[in-house]
Amino acid sequence: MRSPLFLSSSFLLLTLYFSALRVAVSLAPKGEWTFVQNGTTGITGLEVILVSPTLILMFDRVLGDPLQIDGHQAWVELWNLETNTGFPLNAITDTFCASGALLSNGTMVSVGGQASELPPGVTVPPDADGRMGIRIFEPCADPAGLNCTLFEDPATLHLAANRWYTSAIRIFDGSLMIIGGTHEETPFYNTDPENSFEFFPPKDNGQTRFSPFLARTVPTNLFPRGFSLPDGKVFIVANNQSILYDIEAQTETILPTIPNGVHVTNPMDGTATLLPLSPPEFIPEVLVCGGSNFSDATPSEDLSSQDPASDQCTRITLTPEGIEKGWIIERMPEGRMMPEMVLLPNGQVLITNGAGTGYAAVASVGDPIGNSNADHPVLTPVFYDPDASLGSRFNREGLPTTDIARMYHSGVTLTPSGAIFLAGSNPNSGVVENATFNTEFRVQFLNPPFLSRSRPTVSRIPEKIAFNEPFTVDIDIPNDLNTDNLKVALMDMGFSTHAFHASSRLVFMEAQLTGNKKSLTIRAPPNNRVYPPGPAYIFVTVDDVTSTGTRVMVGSGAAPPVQDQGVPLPLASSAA
Ligand SMILES: [Cu+2]
Repeated sequence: MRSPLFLSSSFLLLTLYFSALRVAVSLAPKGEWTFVQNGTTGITGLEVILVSPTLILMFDRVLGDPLQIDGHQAWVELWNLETNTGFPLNAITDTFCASGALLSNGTMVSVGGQASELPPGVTVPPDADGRMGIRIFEPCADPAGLNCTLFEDPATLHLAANRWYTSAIRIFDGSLMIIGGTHEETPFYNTDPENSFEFFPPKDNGQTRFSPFLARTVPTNLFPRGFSLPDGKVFIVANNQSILYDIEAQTETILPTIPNGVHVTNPMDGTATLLPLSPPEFIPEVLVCGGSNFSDATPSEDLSSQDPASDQCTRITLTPEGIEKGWIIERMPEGRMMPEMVLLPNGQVLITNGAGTGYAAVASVGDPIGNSNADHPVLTPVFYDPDASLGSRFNREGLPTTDIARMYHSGVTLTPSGAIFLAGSNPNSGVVENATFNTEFRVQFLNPPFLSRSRPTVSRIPEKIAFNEPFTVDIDIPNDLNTDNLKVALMDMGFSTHAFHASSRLVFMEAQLTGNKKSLTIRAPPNNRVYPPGPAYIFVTVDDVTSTGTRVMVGSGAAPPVQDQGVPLPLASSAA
């Protein structure tokens, strides 16, 4: 029979065991995130994409930004993360409300834009119509970007259709799928839609593909939110509807409608992300947050900048069972119009930016604030933990509040340091300085707590990684971190514009530490559908402390179209 002494000593042992566990976990302090303002842009950072480990490319419009090039106003700016200064690049066509993405060879392609209405006194090259615009930024070796240029030849290189407010995503063959766009007749709803897809480099002999889905989702279907899924299909959500699109079979499969009449695309911008994909099955889940549950049959002048934004998030698992269950509803701590979601290397999602009331677009509701259709900027970000249980996924642990509104025409991206870059915000038709919501030039970083402590360092990462192949890197892990909790993320930072982070992606990779914890063997994603071939950053997170991100090329690094060398996962045949 056990004595009370035995019981109490085993209890003591158990307590010690759990204390030790607790110590091992808590040694890595969660800590405080901080907003730090550093530098100012010369254009509004309304489109933001990381194009090298040290360079961010931003696009705006021909509207009188202060940055100058060749004796006229610039609307493209390259930002050096090492000096926190920017300088202009020359473009021919107007990149206002365009999209873009990186191709499989690392080339950045910007697509679409507007037909400029040039303000008096602004001198630019004569053909500034960017609606069919294609602009090419080749990777350039200089970390400071001094010899980098943007290539454009509108007469010979252009889209098949006019596309303003279009989206572009990289797909399994490393090319871009370009989705929908244009709202030329009204400044708010899409009354002149381009209900089609096209590709770059072109498929279908350069013809567009009609999309019944885009036709069904007017007038609230600008900047459709599309994601390349691990079976090669594309998920798209626009307005309050969603589909799976099979690029190869050219078929659309209708998925459940977003509940409660919530509209999630421009001009009623919610945002959406593909949640991190994990081995071995890489089951895709999509999270959609914010937007508006006011009717999109209401004329814009009868809508108000004070209409509360939706606090609804909905999540769907894109398997037959998940689709059968439909969208699962969750609630953010507050409503958000024009939020953005940033995937973090530890698998969390940061929801930032946006407004508590109103809409996107410029000066079109009955009571705009200056030119802003939105009001009550939401100044505190929030985390979404995809792995927590339903009802406890949102938290604000350690997150600060900013005093800079980031609403319409703002951009945000994760950087290789692990800090988040934030720029822009401009609801005005030009540069305005004395409004409630000014044209915003201040750059901010949201710095994670691990920036100020010793972090895991990873070295000897190969420049290129081949699908499904293992590779080994050196790693140095600070002693106070619990290596039982180690994650390796392969990330595309995406292209940020209009509350959407197109092509943003996080694929976790299987990883094995050696006995001495000095090297790490990692297995690359199984194929080009799980991670569309192209540039990526590898981050290693140990005990919630993340290394800096190292750029790699996933796949051959060849220009698209590449031969589809991937083996579709079983999911391919099981999609609804
Ligand atoms: Cu816009």
